[in-house]
Amino acid sequence: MSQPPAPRDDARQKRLAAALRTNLQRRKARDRSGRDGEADVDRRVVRLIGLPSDSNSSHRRGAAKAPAVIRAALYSDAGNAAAENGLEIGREIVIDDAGDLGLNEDSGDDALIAAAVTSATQAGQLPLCLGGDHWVTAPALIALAALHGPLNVLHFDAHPDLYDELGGNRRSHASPFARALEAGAVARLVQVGIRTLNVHQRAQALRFGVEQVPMRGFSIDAVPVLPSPLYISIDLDGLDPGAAPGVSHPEPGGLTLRELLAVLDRQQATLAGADVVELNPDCDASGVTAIVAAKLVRELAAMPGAA
Ligand SMILES: [Mn+2]
Repeated sequence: MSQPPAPRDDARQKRLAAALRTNLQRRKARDRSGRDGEADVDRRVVRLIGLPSDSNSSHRRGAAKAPAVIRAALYSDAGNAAAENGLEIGREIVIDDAGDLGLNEDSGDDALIAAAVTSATQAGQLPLCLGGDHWVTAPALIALAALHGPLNVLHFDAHPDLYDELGGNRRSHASPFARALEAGAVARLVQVGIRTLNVHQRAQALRFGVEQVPMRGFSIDAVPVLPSPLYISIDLDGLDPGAAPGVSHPEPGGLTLRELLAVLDRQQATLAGADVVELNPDCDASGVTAIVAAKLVRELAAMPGAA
């Protein structure tokens, strides 16, 4: 007889939930006493979920290799554990790395992604997904909206990803926001960094009431500060290829990393989830895009209200 599936994951989740409860109790005690000692560090748990998906890429393949290189950069001794606001991984930020989901590169993957972000949320953790092609955002948004209600989405990208279909694929990496909007999972969609708006996507943006802050005439102040619940999706090609060359669809004239960080810094809402997608390690000869992705993971994990 084979053993039933190991209960280790359940046990681990229970331990993490217990740790979270303990930390909340400490926080309450600290608030009462006004103490701010080492034992009273206010921790949040971020669940990293690797989504090695490539099947909905429309051109170059390679995004499925991204979660491994983002982790390597995140855990590298060459890097740093502190986010720019002073919160640190290993101190205020606990990373619960769930590893990569065993995706099958078919439509059944959507249920696996939905289950992973749901499980993280129900454990009191912030689901932070590492793509993968950008399609993965659609099932994540739809699942989280079932828990939180329609989400306010801050989306960085060169492309609006509003195609009704691309090459006959309605689960294309160019279509996640069309599907999430149709599903009623999105309250407001704000797109930052857009610089490829064609006739079809302009019509789709109008149809869905999408708010766009294009690169043409870009200003940080033009990006709204969104209310909770907030989801942040970062397609690395929203950045200029000079800052993030390792993407499948490089589009010159994009955001600087500093501009993207400044937009994040202005947000104050409670984060319900986030993703960093479309890194293509095959196009990242220097490895700098993986380092940028790892920094963005750290900054998202340190945002106010996270978990
Ligand atoms: Mn893109």
